[in-house]
Amino acid sequence: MSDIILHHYPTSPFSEKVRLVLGYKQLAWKSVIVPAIMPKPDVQALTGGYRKTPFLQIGSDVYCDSALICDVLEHIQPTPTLYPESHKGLARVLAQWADTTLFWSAMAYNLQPKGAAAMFDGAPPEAAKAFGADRAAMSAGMTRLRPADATAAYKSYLRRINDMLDGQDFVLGSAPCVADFACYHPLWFSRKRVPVMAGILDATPAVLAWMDRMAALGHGSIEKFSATEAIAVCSASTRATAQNDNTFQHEHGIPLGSRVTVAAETFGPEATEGELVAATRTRYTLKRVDARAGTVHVHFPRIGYALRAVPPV
Ligand SMILES: N[C@@H](CCC(=O)N[C@@H](CS)C(=O)NCC(=O)O)C(=O)O
Repeated sequence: MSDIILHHYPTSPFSEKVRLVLGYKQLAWKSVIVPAIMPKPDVQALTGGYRKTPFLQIGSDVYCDSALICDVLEHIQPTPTLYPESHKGLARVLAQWADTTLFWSAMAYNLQPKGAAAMFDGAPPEAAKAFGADRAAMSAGMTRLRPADATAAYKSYLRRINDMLDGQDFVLGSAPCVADFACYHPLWFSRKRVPVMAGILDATPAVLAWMDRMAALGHGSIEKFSATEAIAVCSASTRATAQNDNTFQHEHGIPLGSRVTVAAETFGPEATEGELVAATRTRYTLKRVDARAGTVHVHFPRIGYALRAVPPV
């Protein structure tokens, strides 16, 4: 198998989720640091439009979204598992809640004026302005939680996680599962990226102790890599990563071979366009050709993403 390449940046919570999964599974990986805001020409050479962070590259296969990345890493390294047999459904549902509801409450709390000021302390004012404008464009059409509402919700969610940790080391038992990684990353942002906001965690000591256990999993074995090298790996790669499920699931009336776009349902509307070459129960695969990256297979989970046919011209 080709090397695992993670495209990410240090302050990205969803990247921290994946970095810790790589650590838990003790995997070796190549690290490409991507920009936190647009423009992202090297990212989009590989993804064909998707601009969110992180994404995973294996040869000429590009996997978007941390939920799909968890599935791919589980396939590559099944032990220790992210999806314990006894809690398979629950673990995924809890992870999905954490990646959406918990994440947005935590971030609205984290990035209220005091947190945002601390995050950009020492940076030129243009940096904060550019970041704000970039994220405002990404969140067009989304309901923004007000800080007071977000704070109350975040406190309740922390108490619920604290309750889950009563008598056990991880949220669903004695070992971490996908839900632990998903619950952890928004809290990590409070604690590590905006420590000025981290006091909210003090009321839930079991959460703090669990966060220490999560952090101790580490990030695996990391080698620095450049975007140029990653694009070269892609263009030199003769596919294909084995797919464990090629069954076509017809939901949209769009046959394989059609030109399609896939875009996130919320936050970051940039779409990827290509030929639909697979649509399994859980994911889409688009084949596209890029001037620099060559033929790329870009994969998305179905959940959270909208598939549309491109009307013929
Ligand atoms: N559902 C996505 C969410 C990814 C996401 O929102 N990532 C944030 C950073 S943590 C992002 O993309 N921010 C804008 C950017 O990095 O360009 C996933 O699970 O990967």
